[in-house]
Amino acid sequence: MVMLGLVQRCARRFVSYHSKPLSTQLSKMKVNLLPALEDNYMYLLVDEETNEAAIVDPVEPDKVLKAVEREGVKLTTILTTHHHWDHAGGNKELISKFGASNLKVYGGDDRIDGITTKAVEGLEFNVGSLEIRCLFTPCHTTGHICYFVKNPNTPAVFTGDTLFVSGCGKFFEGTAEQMYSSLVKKLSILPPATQVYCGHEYTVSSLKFAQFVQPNNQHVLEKLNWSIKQRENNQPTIPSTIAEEMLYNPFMRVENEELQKRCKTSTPVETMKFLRNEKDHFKANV
Ligand code: GBP
Ligand code: ZN
Repeated sequence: MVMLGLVQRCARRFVSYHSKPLSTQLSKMKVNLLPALEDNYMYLLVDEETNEAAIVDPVEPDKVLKAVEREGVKLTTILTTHHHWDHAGGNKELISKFGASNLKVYGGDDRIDGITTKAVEGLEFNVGSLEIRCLFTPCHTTGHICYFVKNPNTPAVFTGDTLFVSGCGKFFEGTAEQMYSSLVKKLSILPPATQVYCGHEYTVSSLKFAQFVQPNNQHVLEKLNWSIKQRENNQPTIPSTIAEEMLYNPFMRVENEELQKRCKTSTPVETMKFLRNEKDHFKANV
């Protein structure tokens, strides 16, 4: 009986086997941070599996072109976070340089030049093998979109002027309710390890405000000291992560009781409104 079992197993090994070996390349991405204007950032997002690339907010097309050549990638996509000139102002020139038929242009606002696909909440598409999901985050502007890259190893989100490191955008076209929904209901629930790539280098001044409203928060102090050093060496303070933002960003922490008490408010939306108004009048001395 035992002998028969052994024979059967050996026989099976010859006719068929378990599975072919397979190595799965998890999608790999690279983010090139490209400083622009005074304090803006553009980002060249590269899918290292296909060499396809997307550019986020290409306000300075010449710098984008140089980065594309240096990296040896194929630019196929423009991701526009919002219509302000310091984010969308380079679309026209970049499109004319690459040819309209060679670029897909995403944006959530009709005031953005060159849109080929209107970005709406939940819209998903690929840049090479990278899967991107659009998050509709109105308030700074009515058509603001954040772009979430679902990369399983290192997810990333491009937040434009909605979420900054330790801050958020001014409420030019929206309400505290909308910013609460964007920051807390949509962005804070992304995987904690998600890297945050925002539209401006405002980190030091944002952290000075964060320290003013959260004087006992050690995470603020640590991040501020680190950010000052980074800036002294002309190094960026980007990216942070969603998990980090939850520790020090007062606008992400409007549900925190101690912060609400400090603002003499009792709801997250009231706290958001109070903090934004206070920040609008805050002098950070930087
Ligand atoms: C600072 O914090 O260091 N330089 C200052 C703030 C985004 S850019 C300058 C400022 O107001 N920046 C805007 C903002 O939202 N800041 C957040 C904050 O201060 O907490 N922009 O360039 C701004 O969106 C713009 C362009 C605005 C076109 C309106 C039009 Br129309
Ligand atoms: Zn803006």
